[in-house]
Amino acid sequence: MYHLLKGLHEYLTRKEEFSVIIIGLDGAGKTTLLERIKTLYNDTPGLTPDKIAPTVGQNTGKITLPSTILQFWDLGGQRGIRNIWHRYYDDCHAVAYVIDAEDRERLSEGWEVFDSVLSSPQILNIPLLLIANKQDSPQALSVEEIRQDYEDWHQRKMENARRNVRYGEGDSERRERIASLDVMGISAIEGTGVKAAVDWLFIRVQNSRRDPQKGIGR
Ligand SMILES: Nc1nc2c(ncn2[C@@H]2O[C@H](COP(=O)(O)OP(=O)(O)O)[C@@H](O)[C@H]2O)c(=O)[nH]1
Ligand SMILES: [Mg+2]
Repeated sequence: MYHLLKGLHEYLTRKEEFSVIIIGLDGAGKTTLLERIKTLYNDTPGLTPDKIAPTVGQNTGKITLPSTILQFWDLGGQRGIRNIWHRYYDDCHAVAYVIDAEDRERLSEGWEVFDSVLSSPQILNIPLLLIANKQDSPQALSVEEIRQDYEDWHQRKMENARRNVRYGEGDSERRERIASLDVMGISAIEGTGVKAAVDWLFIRVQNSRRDPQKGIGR
């Protein structure tokens, strides 16, 4: 009887675990975001922004929500390290792509990389959130401006491709994805918008079709 009740208790209180990868160019604020999430949700606070060094490899963090554990993987964004992101695509349940809304000079580089993420077949059916970070800065582009900038960038890219007669493949899926793309503005430094972004990820992974038992490192 004890074992039966213990088993039942474990079943009722078990938590599903989901993996979320945080990617984007170096300097976008991924690690600052991860540490902010830890501070907001865990008893032991994450690192404060002055303690964060450029990421080599990866940082991880776990938070516990009702009936759910979210495991975050902050993958480094330098050019060389970006080549390994795809290894995580098969086993993650959601992707958060962080863009530095303040750094206009690197926006198109950010879109180039974002576009290659969007065209990865493995992540076609998993939730993807575009995060416009650094909203605390007066120079930052707003969520609407960020969305527009990406659409303009994509439009230019398609026009160029058309000229080279190389367009077509996978384009309609990508276009659909862009049309329904969710963009949220946050300030990882100040913490504004971070809970709303975590809520978005929390809700989407529950509805995602990927098995929670499957996950990075499992
Ligand atoms: N103003 C502002 N700066 C930020 C914000 N988030 C990160 N930063 C700064 O951007 C730089 C890069 O942050 P980091 O988290 O290391 O970026 P990562 O390379 O994507 O992990 C650091 O100087 C951070 O303090 C933010 O929300 N607002
Ligand atoms: Mg980092």
